[in-house]
Amino acid sequence: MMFTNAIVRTPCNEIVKGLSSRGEIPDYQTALRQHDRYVETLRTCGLEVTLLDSDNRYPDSTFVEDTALLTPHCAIIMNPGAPSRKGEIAGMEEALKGFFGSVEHVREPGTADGGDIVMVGTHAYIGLSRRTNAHGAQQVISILEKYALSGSTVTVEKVLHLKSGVSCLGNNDLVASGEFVQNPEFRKFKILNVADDESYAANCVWINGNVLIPKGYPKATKMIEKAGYETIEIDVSEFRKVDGGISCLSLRF
Ligand code: CIR
Repeated sequence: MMFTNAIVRTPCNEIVKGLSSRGEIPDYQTALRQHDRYVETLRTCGLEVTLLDSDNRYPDSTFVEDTALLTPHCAIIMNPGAPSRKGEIAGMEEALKGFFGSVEHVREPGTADGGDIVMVGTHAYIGLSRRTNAHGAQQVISILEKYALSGSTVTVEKVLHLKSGVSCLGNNDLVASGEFVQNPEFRKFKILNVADDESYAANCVWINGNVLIPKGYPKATKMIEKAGYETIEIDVSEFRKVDGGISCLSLRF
């Protein structure tokens, strides 16, 4: 499937207070520069980019991927699991209404973060994590089924989101690290196994033949190139400090 559009949100200066399991604090000016370059790269890949204004009310609001799941048939607005992030969805719903005729919602007591959903063709793998509960996952599956799509769940134990450890490149190729490499749910795929010391690079993004991958992970980059993909390295060091990966910075459709 080719993508034509992306939605991103400029990081706000409160990103220094973003949720972080690493206890690290991003440098705001560097984050802004890295974000600019990320947006430029999306354009290089042929995407029309909708850039939303920074929103200081929500430190993590640059991680737009968590607020929605976009399919060719509908947009599903998530209900983020972290209390500090729930307000992010209002602005995203506004932005998506211009692009999608059907807009659905995950609602309490269900919670779900977009970062927990890996779409492979018409099927969604949904991580059950600290952010996405069984209720939320079931709501997503029920909505998908209305549009002749499907979904199933995968337990996430060690990382923040399913997408922190799994990315689909197409051609049946799945980039995976750690707890997901041997997961029977993914048996039918060709697994590109990211070494533990480069596990952050398991979150990468296929866009129209290119794979965007974080800068500084040479083994993973080489492995993906060997599998036949063009890679584009992007420095996202400041987003990593608050547990953000390369995919969470955009919604692509
Ligand atoms: C959070 O903890 O929610 C943010 N600091 C990072 C979100 C990263 N999103 C993602 O991996 N999809």
